[in-house]
Amino acid sequence: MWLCDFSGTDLRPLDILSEVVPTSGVRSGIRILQVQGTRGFQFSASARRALSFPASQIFLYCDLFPEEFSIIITLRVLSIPSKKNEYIFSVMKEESMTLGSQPPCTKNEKAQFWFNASRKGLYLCDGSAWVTMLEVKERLDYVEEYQNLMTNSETMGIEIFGIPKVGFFAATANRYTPPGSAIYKWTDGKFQSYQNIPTNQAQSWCYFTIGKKIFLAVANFEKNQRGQQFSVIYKWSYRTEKFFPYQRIATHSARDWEAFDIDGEAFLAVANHREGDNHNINSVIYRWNPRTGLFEANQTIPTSGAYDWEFFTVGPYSFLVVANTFNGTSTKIDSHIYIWLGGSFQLFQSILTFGAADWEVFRIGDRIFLAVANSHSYDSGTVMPNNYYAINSSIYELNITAQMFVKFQDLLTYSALDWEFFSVGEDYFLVVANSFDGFTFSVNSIIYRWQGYEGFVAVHRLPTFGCRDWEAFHTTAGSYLMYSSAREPLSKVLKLKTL
Ligand SMILES: [Ca+2]
Ligand SMILES: [Ca+2]
Ligand SMILES: [Ca+2]
Repeated sequence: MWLCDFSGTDLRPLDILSEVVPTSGVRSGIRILQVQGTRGFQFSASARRALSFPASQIFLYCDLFPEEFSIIITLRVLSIPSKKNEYIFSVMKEESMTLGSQPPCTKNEKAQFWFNASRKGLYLCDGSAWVTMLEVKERLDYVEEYQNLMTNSETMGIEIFGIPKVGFFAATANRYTPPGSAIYKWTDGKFQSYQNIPTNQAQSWCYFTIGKKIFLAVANFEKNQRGQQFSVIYKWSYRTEKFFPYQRIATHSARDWEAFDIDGEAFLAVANHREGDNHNINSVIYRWNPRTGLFEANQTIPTSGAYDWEFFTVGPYSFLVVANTFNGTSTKIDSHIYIWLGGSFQLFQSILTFGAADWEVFRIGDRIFLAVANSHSYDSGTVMPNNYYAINSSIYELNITAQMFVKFQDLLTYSALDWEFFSVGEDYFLVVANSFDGFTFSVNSIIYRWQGYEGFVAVHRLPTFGCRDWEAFHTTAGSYLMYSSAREPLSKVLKLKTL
């Protein structure tokens, strides 16, 4: 825990050497040395313990100073290679320690220190770059409400993306047209309205690039006013700095687009949810044709109320997993993982899911996990359960030897619609979108922390209303979570607090 606040005034000016070198004279293990015109003390490596002194002599308001910081900074002079275990201390002038934002580091700043108060780190300029001397690991202290974003209407999905040299954006998939869905630009530390795009019960946005081309595809759930049903790929215009319609693709109550590359080729998969009342229809994988500059159907895959596609790779292998929600009679159905073999996706594994709405792939170290958001448990052939919505969502782990995903953990969720994985410092987290508990849309969404052997443990509750989608993002100012509500025209940005 970090208990000290470092504004510059809390530092007591101190001649470090006078604290450790007795005024009565140089003791054994220390001698005065002159190197290239700079005079300093040379200490033998075995004497370094004798150089410690209490941190309170430097820091005015710091009772509990981290032990690892309570050492004297040593500067290794590489030009004396023959005596590798010797260090040179020199008295630091006041201006050799910089506080505040990152100063330049060139030959002129060589051997200067920079204390970065926001990252709680101490850095040394080696003549070209800042080298980390000490850094306190960041830890999550949970969240604070940062921005309430009134949206055009209820928001099904959020996509957050950055366009190089332009900025940082959030696209919301909104229910009603007009005005349709919206793109917000991060301006002065807040999302501000940037562009409206007419959509038809938009469910989600998918941002992707092909070379220098920038695209944003929307999944439209409903027909337009003329009774036509299609989803639209928009392209970024570098000239107008807006997205414009680029390609229409016929879809059937589209829920999700997933963009991915295999062997340098661009693909786009759509989750077709239903056609009329029929949920057992094809979802389609499109391949980019560089000659025509258009996506063309490449493979159809039978799905049942498809809700989400998630692409991931394991070593040289490419996978695509679909969340199947409903087959017309039951939500207790298989969702399927496909593997790319010989130029097409082939069934790899089936996993029983309960109204699956989202798959989230994530890695911890070299372990690979898949989390499913189970939204409801309904089967017309069996008796009504106590609650369709308070059910487990599960995390699966890839067992490389068995070449299959094996259940790792069950977590009780309330009509879960989305999982989002994020990390802070060296900690890993999952946040779930709990949307409905059978009685109310006012349900807590939960942040779980990875605790190794124990798996994910609930560590924080977030009051949400009809929570639909979570996204994590980072700016230079910090890390954030954003969630959308499918029940009210209000999305929220939360700032992650760290210790
Ligand atoms: Ca997806
Ligand atoms: Ca997700
Ligand atoms: Ca999400």
